[in-house]
Amino acid sequence: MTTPARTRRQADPGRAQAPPRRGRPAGAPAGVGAPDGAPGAVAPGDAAAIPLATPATRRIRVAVVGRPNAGKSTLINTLLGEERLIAFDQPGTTRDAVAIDFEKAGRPYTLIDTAGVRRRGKVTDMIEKFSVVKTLQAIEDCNVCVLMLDAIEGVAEQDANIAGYILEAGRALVVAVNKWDLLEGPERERLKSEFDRKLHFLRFAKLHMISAKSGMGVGALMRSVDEAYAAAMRKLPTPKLTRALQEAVERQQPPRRGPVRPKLRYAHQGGQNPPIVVIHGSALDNVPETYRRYLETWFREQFSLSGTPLRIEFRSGPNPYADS
Ligand SMILES: Nc1nc2c(ncn2[C@@H]2O[C@H](COP(=O)(O)OP(=O)(O)OP(=O)(O)O)[C@@H](O)[C@H]2O)c(=O)[nH]1
Ligand SMILES: [Mg+2]
Repeated sequence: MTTPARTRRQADPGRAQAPPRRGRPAGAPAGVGAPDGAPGAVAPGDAAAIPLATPATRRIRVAVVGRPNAGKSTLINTLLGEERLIAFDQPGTTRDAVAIDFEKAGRPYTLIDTAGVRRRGKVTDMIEKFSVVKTLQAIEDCNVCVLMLDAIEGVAEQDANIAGYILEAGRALVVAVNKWDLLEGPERERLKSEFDRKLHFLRFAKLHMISAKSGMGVGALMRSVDEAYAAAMRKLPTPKLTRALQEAVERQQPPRRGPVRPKLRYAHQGGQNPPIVVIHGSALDNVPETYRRYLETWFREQFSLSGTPLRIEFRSGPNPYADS
């Protein structure tokens, strides 16, 4: 496994740390956000250079994303307790990403309303293309995404596309299934299992059935936003990470590959939002994907990292214990 070269954009005042730059999913527009190696970029894995945030004082950037007409603007209006954004029963009502500062129980947030993302073939005119770019940019620039699905429409291809983009960007995620008020009991049960099945790749994220219009479930949704943010920003001290790594290896060793068995020696945190665990050792190129997933699950459990993607990176280097 290779470790992709990566630079990190320097924080703007509203962010403790900008997201790492990753490959863009096929079909997504280029040119969103600052280029790699932008002024102020710091070396990857340089933990000392990452300004550590204090979650209680930070303004949490929450982007609400989803298909046209899912109820994104309605949710933000409900949170604000007033009709500040235009919500209208016509797909494509919101054309640009709009950021609004908001405070709840003494906690400051910036809510970002975005334009609904249509099916790829249906994005026709320039204004629509512009609004998709703005939505993708809002995902890159937030701490937590609320992916809003429309209970009446079910899960569609572009929901999975947006989810894939959120994962690529490494953003924390909460899923909201909206318009729950329009469904009867049996229909609700059927849909719950459909969402569980189709969104299994988002297992790390909490799912909430809500009514943005009436406010049902919105409080619980925001609590999950807070939790996802806390997980995304969690500090993982090197000694604890290394102990957790050693315990994981004691429980299950990485498999040999021919005569070589990878040696996983110690771990440190390479970034936040998403948390990155950098594992040092030797022959780490031979660690199979299944073992990487085992470690991911293990670290998730050990550090209560629900609601955020978690990245594991391997760095083989000279054996620091060679002479001891
Ligand atoms: N019954 C019901 N209707 C809702 C709910 N949330 C939103 N709606 C309605 O759905 C329609 C679309 O809502 P918007 O908030 O404009 O949707 P949007 O996701 O912002 O749409 P775009 O800006 O076009 O992407 C409006 O007619 C809302 O009143 C809900 O929880 N229940
Ligand atoms: Mg809208």
